[in-house]
Amino acid sequence: MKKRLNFLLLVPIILISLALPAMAEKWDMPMGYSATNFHSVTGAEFAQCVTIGTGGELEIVTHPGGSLFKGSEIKRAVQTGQVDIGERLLSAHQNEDPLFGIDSVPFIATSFEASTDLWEAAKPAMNDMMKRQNLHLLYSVPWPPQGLYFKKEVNTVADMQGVKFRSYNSATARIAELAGMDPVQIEAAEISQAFATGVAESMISSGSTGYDRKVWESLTHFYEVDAWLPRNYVFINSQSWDRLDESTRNILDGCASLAAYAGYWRAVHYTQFTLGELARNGMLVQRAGDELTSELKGFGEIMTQEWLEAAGETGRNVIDAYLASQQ
Ligand code: PCA
Repeated sequence: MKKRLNFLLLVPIILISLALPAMAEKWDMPMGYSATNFHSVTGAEFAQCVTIGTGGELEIVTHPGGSLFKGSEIKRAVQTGQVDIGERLLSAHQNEDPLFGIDSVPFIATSFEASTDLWEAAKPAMNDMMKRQNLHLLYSVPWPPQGLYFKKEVNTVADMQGVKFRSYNSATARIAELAGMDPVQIEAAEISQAFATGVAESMISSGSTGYDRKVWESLTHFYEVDAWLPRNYVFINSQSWDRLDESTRNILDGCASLAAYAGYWRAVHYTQFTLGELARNGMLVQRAGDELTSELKGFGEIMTQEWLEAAGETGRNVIDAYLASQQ
């Protein structure tokens, strides 16, 4: 008798909950770079777009600057479902699969347009690879072109011997090795301190990161090389994606397209602005000289061969599709 009574009490509760819309969800979105960095600003707009677009049914809250998970932990946190969504530097995972490093093969794609074409060529293989990693790829935004920062004038690779070099992925560490420098892997959030304390005294990065981290406080020279344009990517745990209904997925996709577009143009406009700011704050900003450039291109050839060997047929197909798009 008592059991039956309890069940009858539950019926109206079940009926009421059926009449209500699905429970609103909140997704935390860890991001590796500082809140003012253009990727983080774009990510915050993306999160707002989804929250507004779904009428609050899916609220996304960004956590920039490695505040929820450090840059190096973000992908794992999303893969294992500790969080539903996150953003990270794509090439940081090149040691797991060479395809992650497609954007950082020196001198393959050196302009914003070429970087877009390379990304389009890589996307089908990238989507498959990410699926195997329990991830759904949502959108990606490039960084401005990469150049070299030093504390002294550098005209040739010989001038780089023994310099302590901050790396951010395997490609940057390999360049250091080829140039006879000492690489030390440091997240962008920590580089101001690394330069101030002398743990590092050079790096390859964009004007954007030099500007964000005020590197003029420790470094003096920026050489424009346009070696490649690395990308950040935003990804969702596969189970989290699978359980969304179709209209929510459409909103996420729409907001992702807007974010990719806005982020791309921010990166374009930021390029000259940030180089101007480096100069305004006392750094010497100039193109790398001919000798240095040709030596770096030699490293590029070695690294292209190494990447192609590591990436096998999948990599070859991506490069072929990209080269065909450049005809
Ligand atoms: N800034 C990031 C990655 C590429 C870039 O331009 C960094 O230095 O960590």
